[in-house]
Amino acid sequence: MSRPRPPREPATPLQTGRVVASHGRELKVSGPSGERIACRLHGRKLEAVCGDEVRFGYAQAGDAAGTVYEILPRRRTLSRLTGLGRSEAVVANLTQLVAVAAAVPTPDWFVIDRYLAGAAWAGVTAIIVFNKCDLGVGADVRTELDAFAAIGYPVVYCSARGEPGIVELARHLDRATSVLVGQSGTGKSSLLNALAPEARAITQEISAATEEGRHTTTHAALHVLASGGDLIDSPGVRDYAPPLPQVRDIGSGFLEIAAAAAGCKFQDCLHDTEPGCRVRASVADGAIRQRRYDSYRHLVSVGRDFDARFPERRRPPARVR
Ligand SMILES: Nc1nc2c(ncn2[C@@H]2O[C@H](COP(=O)(O)OP(=O)(O)O)[C@@H](O)[C@H]2O)c(=O)[nH]1
Ligand SMILES: [Mg+2]
Ligand SMILES: [Zn+2]
Repeated sequence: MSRPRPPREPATPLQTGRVVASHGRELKVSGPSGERIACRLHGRKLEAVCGDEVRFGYAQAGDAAGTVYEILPRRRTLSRLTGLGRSEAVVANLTQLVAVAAAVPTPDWFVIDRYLAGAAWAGVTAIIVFNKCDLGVGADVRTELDAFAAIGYPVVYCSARGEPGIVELARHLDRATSVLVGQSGTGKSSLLNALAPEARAITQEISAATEEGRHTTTHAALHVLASGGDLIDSPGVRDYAPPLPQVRDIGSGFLEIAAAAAGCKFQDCLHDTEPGCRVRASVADGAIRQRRYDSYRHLVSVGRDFDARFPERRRPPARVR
């Protein structure tokens, strides 16, 4: 893809770095030796998100702030669906999604389902973290989490207030570039602080005080963990919806539904009213949870709704690498 030539060439040779925080046009880029450099985006067409690999330099020798001239191609982007039916990148170049639920606020399992489906469609692995175990784990919660574990998602029980779980969580994050997602208030920033105490100052820097005086994350930021791996903290997205694939591919975001679908009579079965549907049979005999099936059905209806409102969506999307 050809880009317009920057009107002003950098005075210094370009270097490769990684976006570790982004506040609109203002970025923090970690340079080749790990230093954090304040940068601006060159030109209005460039858009960068946390995790992006970029080429940056200094417009004039001696500048304090760098300039980002190019965003390198993204691998495995976590995106969200906007109200206009478009896909908007949230975090780039991740390998693992960490869906965080907690004793409070009351878990919204449909939100977790949507994040897990988004991870599957983005080609990244996912784990579930249940935080605030110090406040207890209810029987209903245990049932739900056992079901996720049976599907194949690792489930980590932990408390950001101390053990248990932090060491186990660190093991899951080692060697991965992970993003913490989930409802606001589940303790994502607190978990980051427990894993990387030195992150606290940076967390404050990227947070804004709410009217109640609490700190809430407003932008994604990437932290290198001493225990291994990179961890991105993100603001909670209240109504997260992943960009939906074609309706016939929505089942691939639900691992147990995708597995059962191999036994359906029709290859393009949407597990609705088709005869010989192995998925519906599995729901009937309890092997697939009704709640997960309802979640799948809901996304299919959202997908159909989007197809009707945005006909261009029906074109097959470019394959994600
Ligand atoms: N009891 C308890 N409270 C926690 C725990 N983790 C976080 N919190 C509290 O939950 C609130 C929200 O935490 P925060 O990290 O900002 O959540 P985020 O919105 O997901 O980033 C804060 O008041 C934290 O002190 C935990 O493990 N146990
Ligand atoms: Mg936060
Ligand atoms: Zn079926």
